[in-house]
Amino acid sequence: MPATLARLRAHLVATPADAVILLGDIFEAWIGDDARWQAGTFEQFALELLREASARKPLFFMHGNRDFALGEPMAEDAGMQLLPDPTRLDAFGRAWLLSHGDQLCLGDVGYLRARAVVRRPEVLAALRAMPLFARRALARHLRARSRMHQSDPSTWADVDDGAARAWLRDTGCDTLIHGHTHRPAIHELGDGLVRAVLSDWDYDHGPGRGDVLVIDAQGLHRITPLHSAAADPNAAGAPASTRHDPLAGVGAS
Ligand SMILES: [Mn+2]
Repeated sequence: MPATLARLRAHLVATPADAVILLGDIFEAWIGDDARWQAGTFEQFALELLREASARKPLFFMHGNRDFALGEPMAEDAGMQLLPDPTRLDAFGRAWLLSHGDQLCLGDVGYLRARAVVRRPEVLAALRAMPLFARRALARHLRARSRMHQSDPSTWADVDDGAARAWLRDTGCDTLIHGHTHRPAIHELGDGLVRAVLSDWDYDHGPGRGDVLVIDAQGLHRITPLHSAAADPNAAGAPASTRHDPLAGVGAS
């Protein structure tokens, strides 16, 4: 999705944030770190983009279910640090819990079973031993199947709020931030606990959508990804988008 990728790059170049944390499924598929050495590939472009971002500020990456095969060699080359899922972030006097979110979709039993299988070291090793063209074909096949499965939104899995509360209590955090479900919202879970959900990004179809959650001393803010004149000639002169969510600051004490 070229327009979506361009918007991600524009945001990473323009953001005044102290650090950027990517919470997984940044890529539709990651077929293996070795693909970054193939000239003209998407993976090589992704490496350059992430390098450019990490040259400006600390960059962190948590795996999603589509890009879980992104490994330490790629992360190191891109100048980003891999984070375990979940990760507790202590910032601005509060404890935030960061996750991709898929492990909390307890109703999706078939998915969770498959998740455990594909992440076994021996399965990952077998995948990495396949030739690149075969891995690309496999990724295309899996994406096509996944799209078929997702065509009915009523079947989409959602995070189990009881499990989210348990994670927050176990880690001493008050706010969980995750993506994965494509259901952007801020849920009050009671007892001051909050679950903040990122949208997916798509600037290639329709009017465009994308979420960035900003953490600062005032709390949590939802903004649209920034434009930058340098990265996007159509945005020249346009002020950076700062559409603040009406629920900005929710959960701040
Ligand atoms: Mn996901």
